[in-house]
Amino acid sequence: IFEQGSAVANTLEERITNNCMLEIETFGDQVEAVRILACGTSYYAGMVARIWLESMGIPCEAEIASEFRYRNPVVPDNALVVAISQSGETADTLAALNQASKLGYKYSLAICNSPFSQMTRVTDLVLHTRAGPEISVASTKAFTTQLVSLLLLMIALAKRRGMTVDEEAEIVSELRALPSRIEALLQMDKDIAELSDYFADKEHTLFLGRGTHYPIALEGALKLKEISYIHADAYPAGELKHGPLALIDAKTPTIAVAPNNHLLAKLKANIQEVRARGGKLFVFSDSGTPIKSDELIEVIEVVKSGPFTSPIIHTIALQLLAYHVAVTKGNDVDNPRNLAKSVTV
Ligand code: F1P
Repeated sequence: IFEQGSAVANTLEERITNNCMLEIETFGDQVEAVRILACGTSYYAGMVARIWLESMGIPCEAEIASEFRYRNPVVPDNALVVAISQSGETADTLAALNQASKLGYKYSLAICNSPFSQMTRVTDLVLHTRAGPEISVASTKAFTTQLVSLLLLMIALAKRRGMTVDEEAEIVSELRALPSRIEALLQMDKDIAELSDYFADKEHTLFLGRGTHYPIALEGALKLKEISYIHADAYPAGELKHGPLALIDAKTPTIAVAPNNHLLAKLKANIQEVRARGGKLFVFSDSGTPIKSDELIEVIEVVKSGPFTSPIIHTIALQLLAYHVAVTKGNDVDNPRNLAKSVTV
């Protein structure tokens, strides 16, 4: 978790300074649609990227590799398949890539942390995330560097679809500011550790988010499950009234990922829906957020960042929370029970 400032800086250095995006830019103007395939944490990175690419006018689907490998969907013309994997050895993602090739995807790209893995040998191009070795089973710095790589991919594709030089410069400057913002966020470690006692004896936790922060809520829930063994579910906040509200009681805390963006007003209404039913809320929002703490709502203000890097900042705050809850419970955070680093079967 604490290596993420340098992992992100290394990933950016490789791509921006060494201009490694040029290869993608050469076929970028021919790509008419994108399908992202991945498992677990890597799939959540794909879900965020789908929203980013669509916002740039690039049709995109993100799908769980273990489902896609057995399906025969219609393949658009000039489509790019993107596989995301920390290990590059995940059996379902490799099988899904194989299926994509049989179905006729024209271009393929792997976003991968292991430069010599199987995945890097079967795709046309590779974006190597520079996270360094991930020792622990639960993915952390692999995820945040995947998001950085996906943002760079978005720029490379969007440039050919009318993204202006100014728009590109704005995202690149947000990315350049990211490593120092991550370091600032990591200074909150002690504050987040103080929350862990509250969660350590809970059996269930609900996560809520909207837009690009819904996959971040999913990732926060996955981290809590993986290393703290607390059952956690994440929902798009607008889905609350379609079922999950029934779960709210004094024993089930809710974590809302609530950056101060155009969706905050909607999310505030969802927070009130939980509060009105006596549910305790922990709201992760940017500094300066209009949401206020009270007897049921605890606001955790994280470092303010731009719209594209905010999912990364919020993720790290949730990683710290899952980590401290796991430590409080006495779990082996690097080697959670029943899980393997690479799922190769
Ligand atoms: C996918 C994944 C990880 C998870 C665990 C099991 O792996 O689900 O997200 O943390 O390590 O595998 P990968 O394809 O990204 O290596």
